[in-house]
Amino acid sequence: MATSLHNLSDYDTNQVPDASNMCIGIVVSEWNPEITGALLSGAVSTLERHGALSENIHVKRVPGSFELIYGAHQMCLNGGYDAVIILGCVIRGETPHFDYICQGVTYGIARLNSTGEIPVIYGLLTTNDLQQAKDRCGGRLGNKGDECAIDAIKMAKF
Ligand code: DLZ
Repeated sequence: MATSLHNLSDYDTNQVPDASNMCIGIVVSEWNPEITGALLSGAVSTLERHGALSENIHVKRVPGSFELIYGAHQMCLNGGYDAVIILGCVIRGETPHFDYICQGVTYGIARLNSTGEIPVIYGLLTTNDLQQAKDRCGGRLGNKGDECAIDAIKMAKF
């Protein structure tokens, strides 16, 4: 379904396992903090709504989205998590940086998922402008952080 037709915060509560025994790691990028802060709020509140205890939700901050790979890898190595969520926002600029960062993060997180022991959930917004990012972090298209929290719970149960 096209993203513009799908609200990221819509899901069937009955399909979500209980998260009260889960420990979830979240790595969040400090670039575009207004956006990533809203993604983080959505993820944490959704995890808690499904039973996760606040002391079992561990948040680590990294400078930019490219560092999400390292942060997630370290959390995977830690061994104490049922799932890890990465949250970041890359907004297209006038240089090829956008493509390099998006491709790098996507490849890095895919590699963690195919070689590691626990699921790493991909919460990277890649948008053409700030408004598209606002639409997806609690705006008219919901919150990608909510979606990532639900996906983390489902994959932790997998
Ligand atoms: C350098 C850079 C640029 C241009 N844009 C973004 C962005 O939109 N979102 C983001 O999360 N990070 C950006 N960065 C920083 C890189 O992700 C990374 O932190 C630096 O290149 C240092 O490795």
